[in-house]
Amino acid sequence: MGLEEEIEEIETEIEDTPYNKSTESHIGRLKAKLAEKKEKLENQSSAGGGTGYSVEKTGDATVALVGFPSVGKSSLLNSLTNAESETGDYEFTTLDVNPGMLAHRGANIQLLDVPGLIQGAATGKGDGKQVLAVVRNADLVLFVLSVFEIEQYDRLQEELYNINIRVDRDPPRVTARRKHKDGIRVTSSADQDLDETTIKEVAREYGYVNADLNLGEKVDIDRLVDGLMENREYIPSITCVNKVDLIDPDYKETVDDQLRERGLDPEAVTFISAEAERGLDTLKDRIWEHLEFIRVYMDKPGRGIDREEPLMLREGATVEDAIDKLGGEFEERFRFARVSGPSATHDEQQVGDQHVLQDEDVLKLILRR
Ligand SMILES: Nc1nc2c(ncn2[C@@H]2O[C@H](COP(=O)(O)OP(=O)(O)OP(=O)(O)O)[C@@H](O)[C@H]2O)c(=O)[nH]1
Ligand SMILES: [Mg+2]
Repeated sequence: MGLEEEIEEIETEIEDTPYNKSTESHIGRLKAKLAEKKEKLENQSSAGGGTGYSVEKTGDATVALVGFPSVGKSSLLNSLTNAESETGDYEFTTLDVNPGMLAHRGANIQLLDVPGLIQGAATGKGDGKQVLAVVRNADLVLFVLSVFEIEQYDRLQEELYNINIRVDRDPPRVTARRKHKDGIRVTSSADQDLDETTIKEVAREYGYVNADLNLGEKVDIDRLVDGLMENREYIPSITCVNKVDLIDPDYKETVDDQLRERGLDPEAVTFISAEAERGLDTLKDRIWEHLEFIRVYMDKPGRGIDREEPLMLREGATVEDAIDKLGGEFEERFRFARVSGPSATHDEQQVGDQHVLQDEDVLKLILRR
C-alpha cells in the first residue's frame, strides 16, 4: 500500500470514529500517525528535485497573493507594483510565481503572484503543492476573493492548513523536552479537556519515550500535534474582495453577510477593483500595517543620524537582524551597539546583538577596526 492510500485509510478511520472520552486517545493516536505519514509524503515529493517555484525573498517583507484562478491576482499585482504579470479571462493564466515590488511608506514589500489554487492542490496533484510551498515563506498571506465567490475562502483556508500553514494563529504554547528516563511527564498551566492518557499517547506516537511535556494553553488534539511538530508555519493574513466594479451597491449587504458567515469582519476586509483601481491605497496601508514594520534610524560615524531612510525591520527584530540587513562587514566587526529611543533605558545605552529594537530607535554600531 502506498503512502497516499495509507493516509486516506487513516483519514477515513478518523471520520468514522465518533469522538468521545472512550475513543479520544485512539483518535489522538490516529491523528498523530496521520501527521507523520503526511510529513513523509511531503519529504518524498520535495525530494523529487527542483520545484521550479522557489523565489528569492527580497525587500523588507514578502506577501503572498492566494486565490482561485481568475479572481484577479495578476491584475492586482500589476496595479500595485512595477511587475507585468500576464492576465487573462481564462483560468490558470499564471503558471509560475511572479514577484513584484511595492514601495509604500518607506518599505519595499515583495508581492508574490501565486498561480491559482486548484482542487486538491495540497495532496500533491498537479503542481499545486509546490506552488503553495512558496506561501510558507511569506510574512503575510493576502487572500484574494472575487466579489461573486466569497465561499472560496473556506477552500483556501483548507488548502493552506493541509500544507501545514496555520493562518492567523500563534504557535501553540507546547514544549517537549526529552529525558533519559521516567517516561512522559505532563505539566500544564491551563485546565485540559484531554485526558492525560491521550496526551501521552500522542507524544508517544511521535517517538517521545521519556520527556517533560509542558502545556501552556488548553489544547485539542490538533493543536497538541501542531505543538509537537516543527514544520508548521504560523502566518497572519488579510483578505481583499476584488471586482467590486461589477456589483450594484445593494449587493454589498449580501457580500458582507457571506464574509461574516466565515468569521470575517467586513470592515477589516478591503473591497477593491484591480482594474478600475479602487480601494488600492487602503489595501497598501493595510498590508503595511499588518507587516508590523519598525523604523530604525542609523547613527553613522561622521554623518550623524539618518532620519530620511530608516532601516525597515519587523517587530521583534534584534540588533543582530539590523546587522544582517545592512550586510557587508558589520557582522564580523561588530563589538557592541548604542541605542537611544523607545527600547533604551537611557540615551546611548550599550547593548549586545540580542537587544530587541523598537520603532524609531536610533542605532549606532561600534565596530572593530
Ligand atoms: N471587472 C473586473 N475585472 C477584473 C478585475 N480584476 C481582474 N479582472 C479580470 O479578471 C480576469 C482574470 O484576471 P487575472 O488577473 O488574470 O486573474 P488571476 O487571478 O491572475 O488568474 P490566474 O492567473 O488564472 O490564476 C481578467 O480578464 C481580468 O481582466 C476587476 O477588478 N474588475
Ligand atoms: Mg494570474
